[in-house]
Amino acid sequence: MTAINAVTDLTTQDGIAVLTVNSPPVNALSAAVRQGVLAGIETAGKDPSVQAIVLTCAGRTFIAGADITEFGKPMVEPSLHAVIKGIEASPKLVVAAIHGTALGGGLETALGCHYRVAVPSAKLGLPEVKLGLLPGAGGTQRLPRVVGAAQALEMVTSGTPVGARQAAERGLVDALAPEDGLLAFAVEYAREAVADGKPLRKIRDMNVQAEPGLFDTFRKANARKFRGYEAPERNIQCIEAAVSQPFDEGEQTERRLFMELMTGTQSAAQRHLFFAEREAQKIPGLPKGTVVRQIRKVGIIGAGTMGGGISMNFLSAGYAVTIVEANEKALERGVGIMRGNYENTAKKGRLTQEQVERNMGLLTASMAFEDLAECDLVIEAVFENMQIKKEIFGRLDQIVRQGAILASNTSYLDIDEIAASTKRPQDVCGMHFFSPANVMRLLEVVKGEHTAPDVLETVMQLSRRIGKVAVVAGVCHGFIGNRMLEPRQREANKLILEGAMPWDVDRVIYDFGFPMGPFQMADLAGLDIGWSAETSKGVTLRDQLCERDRRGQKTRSGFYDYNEKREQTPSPIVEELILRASAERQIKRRRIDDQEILERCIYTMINEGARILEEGKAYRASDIDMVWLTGYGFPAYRGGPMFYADTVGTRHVVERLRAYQASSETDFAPSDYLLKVAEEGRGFSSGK
Ligand code: 3H9
Repeated sequence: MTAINAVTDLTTQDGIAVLTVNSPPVNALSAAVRQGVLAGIETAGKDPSVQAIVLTCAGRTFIAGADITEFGKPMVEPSLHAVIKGIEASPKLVVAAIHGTALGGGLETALGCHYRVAVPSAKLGLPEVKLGLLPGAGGTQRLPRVVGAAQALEMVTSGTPVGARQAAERGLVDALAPEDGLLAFAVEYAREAVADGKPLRKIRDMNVQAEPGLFDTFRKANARKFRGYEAPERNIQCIEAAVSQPFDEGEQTERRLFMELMTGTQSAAQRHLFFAEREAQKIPGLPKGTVVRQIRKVGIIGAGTMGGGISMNFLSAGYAVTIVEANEKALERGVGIMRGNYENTAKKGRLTQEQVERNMGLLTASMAFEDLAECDLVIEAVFENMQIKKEIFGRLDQIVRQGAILASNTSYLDIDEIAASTKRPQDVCGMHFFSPANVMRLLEVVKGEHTAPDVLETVMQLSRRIGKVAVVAGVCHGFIGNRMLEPRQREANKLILEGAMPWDVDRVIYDFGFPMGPFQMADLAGLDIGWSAETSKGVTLRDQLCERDRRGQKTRSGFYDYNEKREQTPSPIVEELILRASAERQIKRRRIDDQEILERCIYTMINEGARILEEGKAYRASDIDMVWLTGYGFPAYRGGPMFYADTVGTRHVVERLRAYQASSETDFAPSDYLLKVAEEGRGFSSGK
């Protein structure tokens, strides 16, 4: 074996050279990998004893893409283009042997090879769009030449990889290898290809056509999904170029559009989120050698919407779940809804009937707390009442085995107070799921004053296993997400009294990139959450709407009127109520422009985020961004509220808050931490 460099090896046996990339964790195409692969291909190419070359990777995966950490830094030769060109032009037949994930630049490298073999579990894709990019090393030009323009469009704009079997059906993979015999298979494949006189097939020389109207139809069909994002459109333009331009020209188009995206804010935001997601899992200062607790059996208290949704996460991931509910009817209904949800998913073809039965088979429904005794983790998901929660935790303390983790799904309440009702506060934490809990990716893991490090780490690892993005939050009212939602809600409500209408506020927030505005959200959730006719004082706008049975989408009226298709129109009744409310409060209504709406709603959130950092209730600014991305629909292309603050400038945020401070001293007072960051002329992401 010859080491080409620290991350690539070359061996030759009986005329077949095996070039192995070994650059953990994911064999990303760093400068060293690029240099090694090109040198290896050239060396083997010149070796007269070599008849063919197999390109393979050590470790858990084939090349998973360009090295994202190198983006934005000066390029070190050779470029990925040059590497792929070198492979494609090699005088020796090159076969890519793929396992794990061939993604982005990794798949582009494989597309430069003359043939591709893969194990059935491998996945192949061009996920650049998720980073606000497009495949910039010939991927948009080669992929459609193999799978056709329509499939290529789908793959580059969704970024979703395809499995090796599907890839084989589409011609992207030439042969499937046995799961545990990839290299031997690839070597044999290469040997036979040479013996059979197979050509050195260059994808660049293949033709591609598109059916008429393909691109326009595709754009129209996906307009809503792509709203606000720059990358999908540029990806489409590249596939168009593949169809309408010769290969080299198409590659130039790709290069130009790639650079445009790469240097733009959107891609920077999306790359930031890629790393933020991975960073969020890490607990700073976690004692070395922390051993996580074993979680096999999970208990859930409460079979309502939350309890049911939380249970489904665990059942789907293969955990045994015991769900306990005091009311028999509610228990039956809850279990029925869970089955119904699974059945619906099965109807859509996303689950087999066996999987439905397997999941439901893992569930035990009970009315006895005692049945939770042997659980390794118990999550309480009853309604928000401190007294009830304390009673429940007191009982759990008596019943559940020592060493189990006791968690509350509270969205606002003080975890420390809840923990104090047990004799084991070190085992207590918050696990705040977002509704619908089986769908939403976010999980706020609330660290109490006494929560043990191994408890926290166990819950973080477990979250990943059930497909959640977990973010650690400290104990404070509303934790990270809901705490920051509060100022936005406050400003939205003030704005409509001062002169805007709900639909003005919603339009601005929607145009910013959120899926909906605060009033649309309120209508969707139901205006009567936490409201009752008996206690209504008829003072707030919400009281007045609920009293008129305008309770949101479910009653087909709330802030908006809704038709049977749930399409909304502004309500004249609401308009009148708002005008009256302003008059009663002696507020002289004025014209409020979009900029003011945006700044007051978003900058006050940023300010609260800064306060959260100042108080140490979040480990890092990027954790806050993850919360808003995965829990509240903050547009990914803006990178989350704290990253967004950096892009508009923290100084600017301070200035604008100060400008509004004349109207309210407290609501807009910049926090000390925001002031500090702004004064130092930096952003949140580059600090803390
Ligand atoms: C591209 O290719 C552009 C080209 O078209 C054009 C060029 C001219 N770079 O996710 P994990 C790190 S764009 C650098 O936890 P998993 C990651 O940060 C790229 N680092 O593992 C983490 O580090 P840490 C297109 C990377 O098993 C560690 O590896 N490719 C990269 O759950 C483990 O990652 C993509 O977008 C990278 N490309 O999932 C693929 N990838 O341990 C992006 C990962 O310090 N990657 N790291 O936190 C993935 O989707 C997943 O990482 C993968 C493995 C599925 C591969």
